[in-house]
Amino acid sequence: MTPAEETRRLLGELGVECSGDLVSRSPIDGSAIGSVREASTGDVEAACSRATAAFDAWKSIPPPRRGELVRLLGEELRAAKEPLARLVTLEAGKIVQEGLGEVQEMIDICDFAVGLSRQLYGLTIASERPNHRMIEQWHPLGPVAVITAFNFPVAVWAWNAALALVCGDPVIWKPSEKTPLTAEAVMALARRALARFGDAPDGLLQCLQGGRDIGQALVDDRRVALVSATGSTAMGRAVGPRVAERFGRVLLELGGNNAMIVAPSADLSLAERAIVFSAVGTAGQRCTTLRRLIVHESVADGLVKRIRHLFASVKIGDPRDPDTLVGPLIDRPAFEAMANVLGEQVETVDAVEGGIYVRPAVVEVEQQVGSVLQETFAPILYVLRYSDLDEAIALNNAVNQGLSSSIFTNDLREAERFLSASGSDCGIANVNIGPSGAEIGGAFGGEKETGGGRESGSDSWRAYMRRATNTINYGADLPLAQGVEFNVAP
Ligand code: UN1
Repeated sequence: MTPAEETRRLLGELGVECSGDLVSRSPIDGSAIGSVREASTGDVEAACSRATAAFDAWKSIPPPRRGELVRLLGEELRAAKEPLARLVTLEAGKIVQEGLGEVQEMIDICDFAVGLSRQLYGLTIASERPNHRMIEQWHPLGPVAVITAFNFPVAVWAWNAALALVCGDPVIWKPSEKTPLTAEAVMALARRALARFGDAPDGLLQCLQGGRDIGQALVDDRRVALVSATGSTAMGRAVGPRVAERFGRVLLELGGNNAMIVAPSADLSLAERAIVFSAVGTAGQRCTTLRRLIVHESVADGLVKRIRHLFASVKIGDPRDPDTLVGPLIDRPAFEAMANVLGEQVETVDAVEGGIYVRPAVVEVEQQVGSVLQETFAPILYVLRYSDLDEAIALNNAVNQGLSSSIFTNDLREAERFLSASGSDCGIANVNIGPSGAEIGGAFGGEKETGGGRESGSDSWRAYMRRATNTINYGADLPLAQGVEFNVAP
């Protein structure tokens, strides 16, 4: 079946009807597979008004009841897992296994958020004053704008939306203009969950399709309490200051330049598998993709040879074929970015007419300069050699990005050193697994030019709420803090 035919079938199955000026193309063969209505800046204005009204109602609904909506959303996602995953494959080009994994991430975060809806805990804090009690409460924050990228076209919305909903916040989604159909499909499932829920306010979950002007209008609207944006560092550099200027809250999840250290004691067969998955999975288009391999000189020759062999033999092609491990690049600019770095060495593969398929590349370098310091969203793995662990850690940390990192070692001292305060400076640091493929239960995000935000598990939910510190006097006196005497004459 052609991508266009299969998309039509899947959209029918998912109950999606859409058409408009924004055309979606499948990276599989470059063909147009559907279209959606593009929002105007006037639509942004209207969406923010609706979200503000929805917030007024939603914030007073008890969190466990809000969790019920997320539970229903999780049920809809479970029922639609297969067609939604295939649609992700058709529109983003990732292999079906990864499409299924992406929808599973959505289901997992819904389950997490349902539990969380009964656990939005605040602290009780010891008061220095007699007969006083101090507590912290977490209250809903306000409308949240979620700006997502093509490479995880549905999961990143779910990480944000599931938490925002239980936290009491309406969500306005601006998906990537490269993946509008998967967003429409998710919204159709969300509408089904909302209908079953019954009394959710209008405007609780909205989606605005379009490009940068739509994103910018959302970013600038004072009614948007939190802007959660996933994408390039350049995008974050534009969004962050604009939101800060109006004292809005921002959660940034930007570029990575993730490394793996392979130490002399490493289990090399495990390391090899982790390297291939992390470097070539999603055709090198994850923010957690392994981009720099830092190998001890004693094991480097053999390992690099194996990696070159595996990269040369990995099956590249139509991501719907179950044997394929590497699908197409998203579009021509992605290919140009890769070709810019590799020059003549860039190797294209004839897979499906009209799509851009490349052979993952291994590039040995002596130093981290030029393109090694950039995030090129393509399967290029740089290899560096090291002789002692301090040097390897310094190399890991010597880039401007700080998302993910890992070490392969069977030496406890090395592993703990890598995880310590003087080890990796990234938001994610792993031992004996690769830098990509994180579970939703942990906080996800990174430091430096990665933007500092944390999404998904652990206590990331706090970004979606406002903290109120409350001091309650249940005594008959009025003692002041810090022992201050302030006697008002009778
Ligand atoms: C991304 O590329 O924006 O850890 C997110 C991972 C996935 C999420 C990646 N769970 O690779």
